[in-house]
Amino acid sequence: MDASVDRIARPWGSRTPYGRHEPWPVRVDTYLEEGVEPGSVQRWVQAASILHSDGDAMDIAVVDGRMAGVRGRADDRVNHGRLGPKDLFGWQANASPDRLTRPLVRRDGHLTGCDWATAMDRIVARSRELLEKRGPGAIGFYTTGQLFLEEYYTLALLARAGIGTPHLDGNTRLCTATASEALKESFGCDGQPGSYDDLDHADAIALFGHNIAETQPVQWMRVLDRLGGPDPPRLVCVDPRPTRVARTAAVHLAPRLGTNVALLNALLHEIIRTDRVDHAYIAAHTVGYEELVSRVKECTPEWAAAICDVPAARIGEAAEVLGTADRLLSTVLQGVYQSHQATAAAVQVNNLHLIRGMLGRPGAGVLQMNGQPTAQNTRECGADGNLPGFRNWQNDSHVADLARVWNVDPRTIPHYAPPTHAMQMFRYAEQGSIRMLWINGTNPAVSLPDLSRVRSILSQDRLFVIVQDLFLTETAQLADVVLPAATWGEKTGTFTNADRTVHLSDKAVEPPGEAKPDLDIFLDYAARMDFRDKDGGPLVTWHDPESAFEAWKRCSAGRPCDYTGLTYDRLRGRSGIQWPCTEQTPEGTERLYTDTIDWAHPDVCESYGKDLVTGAADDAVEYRSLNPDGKAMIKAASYLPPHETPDAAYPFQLTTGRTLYHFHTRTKTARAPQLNAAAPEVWVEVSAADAAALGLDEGDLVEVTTPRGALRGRLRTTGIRPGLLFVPFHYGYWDTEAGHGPGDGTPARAANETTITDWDPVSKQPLFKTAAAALRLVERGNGRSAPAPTTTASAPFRAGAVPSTTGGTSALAGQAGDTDGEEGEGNKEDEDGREDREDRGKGQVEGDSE
Ligand SMILES: Nc1nc2c(c(=O)[nH]1)N[C@H]1C(S)=C(S)[C@@H](COP(=O)(O)OP(=O)(O)OC[C@H]3O[C@@H](n4cnc5c(=O)[nH]c(N)nc54)[C@H](O)[C@@H]3O)O[C@H]1N2
Ligand SMILES: Nc1nc2c(c(=O)[nH]1)N[C@H]1C(S)=C(S)[C@@H](COP(=O)(O)OP(=O)(O)OC[C@H]3O[C@@H](n4cnc5c(=O)[nH]c(N)nc54)[C@H](O)[C@@H]3O)O[C@H]1N2
Ligand SMILES: [Mo]
Repeated sequence: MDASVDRIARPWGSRTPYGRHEPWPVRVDTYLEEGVEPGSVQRWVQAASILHSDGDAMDIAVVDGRMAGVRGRADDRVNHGRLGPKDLFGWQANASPDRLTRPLVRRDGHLTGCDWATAMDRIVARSRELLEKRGPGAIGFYTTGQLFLEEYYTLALLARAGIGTPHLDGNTRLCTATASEALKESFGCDGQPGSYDDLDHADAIALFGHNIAETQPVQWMRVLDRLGGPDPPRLVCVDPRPTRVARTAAVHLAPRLGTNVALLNALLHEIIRTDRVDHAYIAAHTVGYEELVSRVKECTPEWAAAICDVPAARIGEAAEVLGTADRLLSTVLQGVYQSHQATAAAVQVNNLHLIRGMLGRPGAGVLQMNGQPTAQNTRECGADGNLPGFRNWQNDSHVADLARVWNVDPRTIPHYAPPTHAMQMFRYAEQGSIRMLWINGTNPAVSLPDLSRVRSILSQDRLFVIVQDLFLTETAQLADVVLPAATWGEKTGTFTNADRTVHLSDKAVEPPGEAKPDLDIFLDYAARMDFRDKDGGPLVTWHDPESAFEAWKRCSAGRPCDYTGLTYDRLRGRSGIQWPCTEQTPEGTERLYTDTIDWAHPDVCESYGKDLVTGAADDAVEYRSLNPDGKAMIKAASYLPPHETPDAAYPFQLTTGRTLYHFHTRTKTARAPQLNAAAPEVWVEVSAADAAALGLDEGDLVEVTTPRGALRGRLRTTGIRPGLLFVPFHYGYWDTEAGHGPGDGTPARAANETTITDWDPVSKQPLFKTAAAALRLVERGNGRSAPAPTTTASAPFRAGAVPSTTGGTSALAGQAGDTDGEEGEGNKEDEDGREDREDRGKGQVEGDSE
């Protein structure tokens, strides 16, 4: 069947049901801009999506040298041809007329256009001056999870061995630092154990703080297709909001914010109490089980019920599903990583899998999920606070090995202390020890917590700020030098999704004006700085994406993320391939830890681990005594209450996050008309009960205040748990009609005006998801409704109370494949979804306990 579907109104498209252990059917989604027919496309250029961590493989349609649409790649292992709404429409931002087309430098207080030589000379002059007067510690780099592998590797080399600074981190600190840390704590090393194919084989899927329906919509299509086919999986969802996942799940637990550890400890308690434990697996592959048993002994469902405000019986039902699953797949994301006790909670999910022996088999796996499209590469290339190739900065032989690869003296590579994390870099800039901050591919003036503080740090005279971006973002407006970057579709490179699938993304069109690929900018900087290796040769020995990739392969050799079996040619014209990929495993590796835990031995592990309460790093001696044979580590943690809790002045809990139609600070999605229209402005979600108690109504303009600041938005009443407010964090200032932001009379609308400067002690990931707030009426809505989508977690409490979100003819996208024509996603079908859940929940839980 070939049909056109409004993919704003029906984000997940039509169903292609399939049964357990069967291959997921292909459905090829296509969107071509108005007036372009498939026959008029001159070239299709291979790429993968850069708007989430799935790596949906797609081809870019090129007509007369410009992008004219996209089409899913049928033969790719990740998406089997499907695309999500952001994949379908987001590319249009590339051609936005307000792209940066030439460098800008600040002259007499104003950013003015200049040529590349002028901009780069300024950067080089300041770098040299700071190196001479203050040393490498005066220079910091704040990068992203949205460049390509080749770019991160180059940046890591020039920052670590060229400048010699410990201050290099990514916005991955805000995103997947906890994923990486949780893997290190449990398995000694980063590296995703599971595979997306586990969705085809699992009989139970548990999602912890992960709104997969909106943030990885293509994998949600896969779940929906399983639910529509024979032998469907049972879903457990832990999320305080009524997401589509929650409404579809057999068991939905909606805990109070910041209580994930209490809930997980109760689940572990029940599984141990009912002895649904794989004792042989524990004995063969783990250390630490006894400690876990004693730590969760008192953590009954009744105990957790009081802390989490979830019925004890519901916790029991969830434990039943998790405990009786034959193949369990769990996913973890920001509801855990950005919440209180982030790493401790994420590690308890690993523990659940370790004690049940649910690893390394089809359907049995953990996905400590990523968020950004290339966050995996930031981590493995060492452009965050790690060394390249998951090398251990505390292990001298690992540092020496990296020095060999780079042909530098090991002392050149800073490893005397842990690499600086992003929140600490901003602190150093605030205090004045960092004097130059090079920001690329991230918009911290909207995405970091506590924005008034961030603005004041970035606006300091003594701090030289470089921003490398596509647009004049809120952050770029505070810069001393702005560099125009080319992006996805305009440059070639590789990146790796959340399940280790490496994709090649080819250049389809020319970048606008003088914009340059980030790789070229870094190479130019390295050349101008004349960085040398220990024999006096150039430090950076490559000159283009493919030679950078070949260099990275040498660095990755023998490490867990081994790329040596990959080439650009092998990645062209076929599916992406999962690392490790070597000569012995040319087709890649579906799952890690199929036989044994490979990377936890003291000699090879990436980290010696940390204390889950204080974050204090263990050393080699401690690690060796805990884990001499390199097994998986079961690390127990006690629940601690969140730091900021509601009181009389701030009676609500406040959390922040995403909506399906926007990506982060919307530099791309606000410039795609279909996506922008679906969610044009910020809103505030509140429960119907709280709204009634305060005399508030849908559409009222309200103000949300915390001790840090305030924002205004229209109210949407939803089925969110009472006592909780939710605000999407996408909305900064650049597109407000009144001007460019706080201070000029524009009412604040960025969620991060209100969030707190606080982070997880172990992963250093900021807490965007636990704060206390007040809510007040600013102005009656008088019949208006909030600009919030009705298709998603922000669906109104009373279905039909506000106009449905639709995209109209401009959002029609093709679907080719064996679909059953039933989208099952409109407002009407909501009801069906709910009934479905009732049946599935009751029937299956009882059935299993017999
Ligand atoms: N549409 C869209 N997709 C995206 C992105 C985007 O901006 N837009 N960004 C990408 C990136 S970088 C990331 S990191 C991912 C993030 O993907 P997700 O983590 O799925 O998205 P969030 O909305 O940040 O948070 C998920 C859920 O956490 C819940 N939550 C909040 N506090 C708690 C808590 O204390 N406990 C529990 N259990 N749950 C809680 C929220 O209600 C929310 O539904 O999405 C990726 N995909
Ligand atoms: N309150 C709250 N805050 C949050 C979160 C939350 O849930 N709640 N989530 C956090 C998370 S998980 C994340 S990942 C961050 C995201 O926060 P940011 O990284 O700040 O958000 P983006 O809008 O993705 O910013 C990316 C920037 O890179 C630019 N860009 C895109 N492609 C390229 C390229 O190829 N080269 C260059 N040089 N630039 C490019 C874009 O124009 C954009 O300005 O936000 C974090 N902040
Ligand atoms: Mo993220």
